Amino acid sequence: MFRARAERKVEKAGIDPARLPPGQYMTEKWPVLHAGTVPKTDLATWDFRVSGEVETELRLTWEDLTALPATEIEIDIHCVTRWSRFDTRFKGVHWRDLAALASPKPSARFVVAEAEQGFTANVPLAAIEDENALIAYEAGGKPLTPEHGWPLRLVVPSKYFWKSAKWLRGLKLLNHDQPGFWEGYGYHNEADYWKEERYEF
Ligand SMILES: Nc1nc2c(c(=O)[nH]1)N[C@H]1C(S)=C(S)[C@@H](COP(=O)(O)O)O[C@H]1N2
Ligand SMILES: [Mo]
Repeated sequence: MFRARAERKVEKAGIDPARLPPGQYMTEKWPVLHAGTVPKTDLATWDFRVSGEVETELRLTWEDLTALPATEIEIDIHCVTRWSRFDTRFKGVHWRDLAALASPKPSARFVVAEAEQGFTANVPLAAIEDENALIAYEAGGKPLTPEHGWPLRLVVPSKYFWKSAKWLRGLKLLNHDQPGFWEGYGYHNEADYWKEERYEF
């Protein structure tokens, strides 16, 4: 059986098999997945914006962003293509430290992550308020590699990993939900891996 074999592998690695969501298997590697190409980024002109339903819109340079308090998390990655990677460490800025500057309006309930080349991903605001969510610039103690989103990516640990936009350039707060790039191609809007919310059909 797929499930029994997948659980045995997780257990052998010293990880509680209850942490493996349905239909997933463990990988020790970190696969690279995205649409399009790895963008070229010049940190001197790069910026990060917080916009939409906020009292104060933000435009932060790389120096501004990395001067904010740093937060570290350790999370499990679950990709809709069925691989799971346990205990990946990330370092970056937590939403709470951006919210302190931007002051979200009470109407702000959803977020669109805006990335290079027009890529977007949507989540409820609560998903980035999560203690373990992060706007990350390091993984495993090192700067993100270009293919994993350098200089900045979103990490939304409660959802399948396609919601975790690489090459992140901004967060736009909305009073309504607005499907992102993959959601527009039929990926599930909610993407809860415990419920196997993979595709909408
Ligand atoms: N900007 C951008 N971010 C993206 C994507 C993309 O196409 N463009 N793909 C998503 C998908 S489908 C996955 S599975 C994860 C993969 O992240 P990884 O390559 O670091 O494993 O990135 C997500 N973030
Ligand atoms: Mo994906």
